[in-house]
Amino acid sequence: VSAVNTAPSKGIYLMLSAEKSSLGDEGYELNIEDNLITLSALKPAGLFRGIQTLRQLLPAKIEMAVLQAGPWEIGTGTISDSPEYAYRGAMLDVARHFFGVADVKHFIDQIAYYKFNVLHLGLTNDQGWRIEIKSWPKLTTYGGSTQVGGGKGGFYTQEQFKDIVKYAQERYITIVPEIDMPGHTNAALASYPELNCNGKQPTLYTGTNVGFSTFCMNNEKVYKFIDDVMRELSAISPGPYIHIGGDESHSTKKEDYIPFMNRVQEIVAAHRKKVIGWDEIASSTLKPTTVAQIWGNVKNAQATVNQGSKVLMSPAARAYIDMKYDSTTKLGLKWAGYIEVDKAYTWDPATYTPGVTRGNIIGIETTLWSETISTRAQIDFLTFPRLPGYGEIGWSAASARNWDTYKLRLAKHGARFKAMGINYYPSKLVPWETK
Ligand code: TNX
Repeated sequence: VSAVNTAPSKGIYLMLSAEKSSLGDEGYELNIEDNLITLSALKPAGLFRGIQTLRQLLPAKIEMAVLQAGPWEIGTGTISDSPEYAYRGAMLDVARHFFGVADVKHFIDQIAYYKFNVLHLGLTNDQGWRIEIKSWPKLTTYGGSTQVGGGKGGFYTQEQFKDIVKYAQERYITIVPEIDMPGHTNAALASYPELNCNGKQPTLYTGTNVGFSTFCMNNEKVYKFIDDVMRELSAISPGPYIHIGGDESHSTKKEDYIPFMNRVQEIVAAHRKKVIGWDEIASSTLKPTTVAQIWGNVKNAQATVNQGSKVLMSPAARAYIDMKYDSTTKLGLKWAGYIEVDKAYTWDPATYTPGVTRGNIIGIETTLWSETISTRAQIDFLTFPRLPGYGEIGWSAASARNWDTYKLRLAKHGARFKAMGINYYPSKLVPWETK
């Protein structure tokens, strides 16, 4: 790569241009001629997204880890491209099973290839607390020491977390860290029993039930705890959002839940971050900047938009990639139904929920909960080939999407998955081309 003052006559030329303002922060224009490829964008993020398109236009063997011989042929033409939604996310649950820094970076590379711009990390849950909080050290030394099934668990030091953040930033991906509360908090309660109303220390939990733990709502120490966690987390999270969970708090009284969520929104705001929460938070008074992540409840979605707040679309029946593909899939859950590759693709966020329209939606997010997966190959299997479809739902206009043509384009990515060593599910619905 070298810097130039004028356009070269051959090669691949990357150009930032203020004239491209209509393309927005992530849009790009790709002009491929016989001798010269010109990629132009308003912002570096746009160049990065355009490079992913260029990679996908080149032969699949470009993705192999070992140097390959050319010819590196590519069709000529012009592409002018920009995203439909500003938020295009993937969520990885590192609490139920812990995934180390290398696995997270690998996942970041995979989502970057399909132009995602958010990685939401589920950092805490009943089974484990995965992010170092220096003022409450037992959260990780004790609360992070196990995982589903009773294995070793683990956590990120703040330095490691910063390294993940930087790696993501280099790919124009923002990390959204989630601290789930007031339920899904057994690991915190086991580490600091004073956060529990009865003050008793629960044992560490390695099963997969939900809804049995809650912070004590009327204890000021809980709010001090949350403030400390948000202070330390904000300091290492440059992105605009912190996710506060709020889902499945079945052990919290509703009359406690609402004021709790109101107060936690204020705590997060005091650290100059905006809140995302699972759709249950719609029962509280939402700040205009608070986003509800809709995982299925239509009433919660409507309550959010009626309050003037925005939603992030993650309907479990379509967007949960921890769901099995069909009855023969060994990994995954099925409470939201089976999600074959076509079902994952053939929905439109803007029309999916009655009463919620395009203008209410910041974007979409696919979620990978990790109750049943603990290895990179298992992440791959549930993620591919569904991930590119969510990338396209987030990026392309609904009018430009169609399963019959998409499946042919996806089929060609079989060879790319192979070149990248991805352990994908070879769905029978897709006419795979693996050469
Ligand atoms: C529901 S969706 C959960 C998670 C589980 C997931 C499994 C949501 C906000 N909560 O606690 O891991 O189902 O699919």
